[in-house]
Amino acid sequence: MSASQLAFSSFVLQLVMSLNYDAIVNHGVNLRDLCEECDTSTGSGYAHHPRYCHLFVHCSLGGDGQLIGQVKECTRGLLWSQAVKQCVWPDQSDCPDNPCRNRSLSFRDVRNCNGYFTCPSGTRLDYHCCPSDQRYSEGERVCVLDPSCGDPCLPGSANVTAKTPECGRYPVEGQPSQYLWAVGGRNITMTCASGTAFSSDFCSCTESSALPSDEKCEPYIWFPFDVDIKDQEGRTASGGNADVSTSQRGAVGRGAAHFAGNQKVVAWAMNNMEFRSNFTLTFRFKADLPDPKGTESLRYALVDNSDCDKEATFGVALLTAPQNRASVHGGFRLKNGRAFTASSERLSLNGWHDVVLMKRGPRAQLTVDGNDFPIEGEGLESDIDIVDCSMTIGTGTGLLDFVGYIDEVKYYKCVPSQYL
Ligand SMILES: [Ca+2]
Repeated sequence: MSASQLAFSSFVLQLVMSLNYDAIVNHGVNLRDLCEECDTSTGSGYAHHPRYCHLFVHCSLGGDGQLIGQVKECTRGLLWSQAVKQCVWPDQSDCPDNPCRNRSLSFRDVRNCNGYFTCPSGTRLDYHCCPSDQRYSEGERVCVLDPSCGDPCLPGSANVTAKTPECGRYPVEGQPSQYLWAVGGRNITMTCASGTAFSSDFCSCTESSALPSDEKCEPYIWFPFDVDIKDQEGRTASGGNADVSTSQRGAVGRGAAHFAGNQKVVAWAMNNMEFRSNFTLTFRFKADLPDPKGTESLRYALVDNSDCDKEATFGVALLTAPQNRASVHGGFRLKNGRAFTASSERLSLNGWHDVVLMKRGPRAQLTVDGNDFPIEGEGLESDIDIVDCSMTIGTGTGLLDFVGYIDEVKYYKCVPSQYL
C-alpha cells in the first residue's frame, strides 16, 4: 500500500469513528432542547446527557444568539453531576442511570463498541471488553456477536478508576532530558532515553515533539478580566457571578473582576486536575474591606480549589490584622496527606498586591509583592493532591467571601523561570 493510500484509509477510519461517535451520543438527543433548560446567564451552561452518565452537554450562546450544545465526556472513571455541574466520583453522581446507585445498570463506552462499564462495588466504575467480534448490547446487558465491531480493547482501559499514584518525579531546570526521582527522602538525577524528554504531565520521558514542554512555560489558564470572566487560553469553561469592572474613572477596578462579597468565578476544567509537583498560580488583588477592629483576624478567600465544600489542595487566602493591615496565606495539601503553608509579612489591607504560589518538587514558596516566603517541611516533594473541586476565585470553603478586586489570574502547569 502506498503512503497516500495509507493516509487516505486512516482518514476514512477517523471519519467513520467520528461519525459513529456522533451518531451514538446524539441518537435521539436534541441538544438545543436540552440547552433551553440551561442557565446560560454567564455565557454558557451545562445540561446532563439523557442517555449516558459519563457525558454532559456544554451549552453556549453562538454569535447569532442561538444556543449551541456540544457533547463532552468526563475524565475516565467519573460521572456527571447536574447538581454541582461537574464530573464527580461515581457514587456522588445524581445521574438517574448511575450504575453505582443501581447495580443492575451498565453502560457502553461510546468510543468503543465492545467496551462497557459496570459498578459492582457501588463506588467505582469497572471497565470491561467483550471478546473480539462481539459488541456490548445495552438493552440485553450482554456481549452479542457482531463481526462489524472491530474495535480493540483499549490498552490500559481496564484500570481506569483508581486515583493516580504519586508521580515522585519532577523536572530539572534547563535540562529537559533529565528528571529528579524522589526515593527514600533523597533525589536521584535520572536521564531520559535518547530523543525523549521528561514531561510532568505524563510523569515519564516522552518523545520531545509530543511535549507540552516545560521549556516554554506558558499559562494553561488565564483570566485577564478585561472584558469578561472567560479564560483567555480557552481551556476552561468558567462560570460565576463576579462582574468585570470597566469604570473609566478611578483606575482602581478598571479591567479587573469585582467581588461584592457573595460572588465568585469558577474554572470548571480544574476539577480533578492532576497538578503533579510542577505548579504556579499568579494573580493580583485589592481588597475593599473595613478596618478589622480589635484583634480578631478574619480569613477571606482569594483563590483556591474548595468550591465543592471540600478541603482545598492549593489555595491563597487573606488574613486581616488590626490597623488596616493583613497578611497573605498560601500553600498546598499533598498526596502524602500533609499540608504545607507560608504567610507573608503584614501588608496594607486595601492596597494592590501581587501574589505567586509555586511548587516544583521539594521546593515551594509564596511570593507577595516580590518578597519570597518559603514553604518548607519534610515530605514537601510529594505531589499536590487531586480533588473533585474546580478552581474558585473569590470564595472558598471555611473562608469569608472576598470583597474587592482580583485580576490577571494565571495557572501554569509548570514554573516560569522568573519564579524559580
Ligand atoms: Ca485585567
